[in-house]
Amino acid sequence: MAPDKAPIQDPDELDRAVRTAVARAPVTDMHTHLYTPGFGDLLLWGIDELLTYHYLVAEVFRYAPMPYEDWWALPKRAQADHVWRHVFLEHSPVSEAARGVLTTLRELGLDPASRDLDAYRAYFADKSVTDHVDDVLRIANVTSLVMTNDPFDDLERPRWMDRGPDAAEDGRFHAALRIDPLLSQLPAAAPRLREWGYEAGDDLDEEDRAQIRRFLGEWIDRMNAVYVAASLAPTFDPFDEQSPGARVLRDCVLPVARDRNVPVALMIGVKKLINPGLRLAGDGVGKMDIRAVERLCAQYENNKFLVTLLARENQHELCVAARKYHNLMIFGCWWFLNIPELVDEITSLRTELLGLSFVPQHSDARVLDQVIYKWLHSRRLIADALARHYRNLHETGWRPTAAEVDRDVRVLFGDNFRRFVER
Ligand code: RAT
Ligand code: ZN
Repeated sequence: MAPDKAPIQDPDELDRAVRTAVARAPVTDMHTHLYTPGFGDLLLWGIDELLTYHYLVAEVFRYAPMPYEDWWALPKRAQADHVWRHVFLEHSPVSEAARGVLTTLRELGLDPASRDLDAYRAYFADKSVTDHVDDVLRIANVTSLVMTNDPFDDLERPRWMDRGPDAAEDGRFHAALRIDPLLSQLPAAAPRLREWGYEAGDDLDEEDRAQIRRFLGEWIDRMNAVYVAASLAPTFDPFDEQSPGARVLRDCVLPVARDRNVPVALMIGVKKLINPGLRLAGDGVGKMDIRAVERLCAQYENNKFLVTLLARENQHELCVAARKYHNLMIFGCWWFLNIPELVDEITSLRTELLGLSFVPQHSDARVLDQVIYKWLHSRRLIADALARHYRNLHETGWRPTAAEVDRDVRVLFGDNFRRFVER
């Protein structure tokens, strides 16, 4: 019998098999904010971008606040210096976002113990961006990733208009059509649609809705989008007749997504800009009402929903909802949940309630290099959680093979998502 087909008798060997499988699994990273180099400045990379990640901006303001206008007026390099000084040198960098920078440097072959910011800068200054994309994806073993593509972004839109699906230019990078303005700020979005030739008014009569559907269909095609996505407030009620965003979701987004067999990703629980001075770092978290997800899945059973919720308090009921609706795929430990304590808890909850039928993590990387630490840290935590579950399984007398463990891990790190989006 091939060794990987032999039942594993020894629990310690099973533990090792799980950890090896997780360490080796190729990853499909289903939600990032990365781009290919062809998108120019939209692709962020390098040490100054790592240090000014908005997760760290929020943290530096706790140690060394300054007037927000002064902060935003600083050049990026000076912002990075400020973070380096206060978050890394004047306090030990123990937070997840700070530790992540150090893991990334180490994996790139730099020495975190040197604390030599100039040397780190010199390393990145010498690299070509295309080589760096290859190096980072190889180190992280990310074989495929999904970008976040916003047709309302003036830097991004022209590239898609010129090149259509070829704009992505690298088979590892896939597009996701991001439509927040249509669901959260329709009065501001509608004039833009009209500017682009879609005669959509914001009173949402029959013709307006047809125009929004045309916009969505054309953009799904133009990007060859693997899903349509939006982040939403915890209070978003898809069935509120007074909410224009709710009507756009039900009457435009869901029918177009269903006709094209494209899932809709709903990322719910963001309280936008509770501190506007912090800009991207200024969002908060709130609990949502799980009935919104339950009703959507039940009433739109021919739609597919990818859902992640931001509040820790919603995680258990989201797992229960996924047990009821097979058109619901839950994913990731999003944003403030992507810390070791909660990744461990949430992965266990999901495994115990859903077996292997979920997507345990996405990176949400905004800076290319971050995929290294986000996946290294997540792999370790997911391996710990899975190892416990396989040990419990072993106690029953069941004896998995190494090939089965490998299969299960690949399901979690890629197949579940790919099968759901049918790509
Ligand atoms: O995690 C983040 O970087 C957040 O700012 C958001 O981008 C969030 O992930 C989103 O996609 O809205
Ligand atoms: Zn994101």
